[in-house]
Amino acid sequence: MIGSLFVTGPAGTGKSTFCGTLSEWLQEQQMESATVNLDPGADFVPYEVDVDIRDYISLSRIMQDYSLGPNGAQVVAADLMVEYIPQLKALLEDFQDHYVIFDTPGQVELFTFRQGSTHLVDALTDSKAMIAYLADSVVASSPSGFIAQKMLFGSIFYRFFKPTMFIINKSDLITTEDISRIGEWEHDPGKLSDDLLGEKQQIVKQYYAGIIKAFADSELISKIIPVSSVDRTGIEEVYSELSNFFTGGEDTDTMYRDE
Ligand SMILES: Nc1nc2c(ncn2[C@@H]2O[C@H](COP(=O)(O)OP(=O)(O)O)[C@@H](O)[C@H]2O)c(=O)[nH]1
Ligand SMILES: [Mg+2]
Repeated sequence: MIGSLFVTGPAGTGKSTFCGTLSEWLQEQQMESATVNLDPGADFVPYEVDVDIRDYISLSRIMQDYSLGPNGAQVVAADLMVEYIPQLKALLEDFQDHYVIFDTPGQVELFTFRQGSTHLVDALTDSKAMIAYLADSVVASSPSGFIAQKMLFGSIFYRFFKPTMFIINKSDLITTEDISRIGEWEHDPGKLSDDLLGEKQQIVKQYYAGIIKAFADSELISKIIPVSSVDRTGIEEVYSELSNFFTGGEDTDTMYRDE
């Protein structure tokens, strides 16, 4: 593979749809792309899957074998994925000149916070991986919602320690003013504090101020990429991040580059 993108984010933020849109867009631009579904619990996947974990792991089978309900079975399924790395890797051999897009389980914790996931990312891609964190645009439009999304973005970045795109997904659901305000919050902690004050009472301000300062102090500042699968906003920008990182375009942000 040229490189890979692991698409993460809370349930319902549009991960699977985005995987399909990005893959389709790449193919329209005459580039090779492949999709991998790593969600063993997916009933329906809205794109043509090239490699599918469901060929190896069945949620209903796990429920039966381990006498578990659906939630427990999801956790076991997530942990079982590492057992199939050799098989998945063999299938991925067919996609040498491709960008490979990995769709991850609906619930973010099943991928991000299970023991084997960092190993899985490196083993499947020979460490040629970027992460996309998809935040919900409507939630991210309020200062406190933005902070919550940013904390999750941070925990995903620190967990995988790979270049991580901060995507505000479903950007078609918010206004251009909302989008530029989110961009300002990311780069201007003072503006985020001020706007938060308008939303939250004084009593919680100190608590949030500490978090906002921690973002600034840790230099966990990222480019915000608004994306929509409805109108295809941002898809080209996502591609340019991928191509810059994997093929060494001039604008590569080397901050997190793992050399
Ligand atoms: N308005 C809007 N809806 C979207 C977008 N992307 C996905 N959705 C919808 O959001 C819902 C959840 O999408 P899905 O891709 O299954 O989310 P996942 O759980 O993160 O994989 C579906 O109803 C999608 O049609 C988008 O860019 N804009
Ligand atoms: Mg999904």
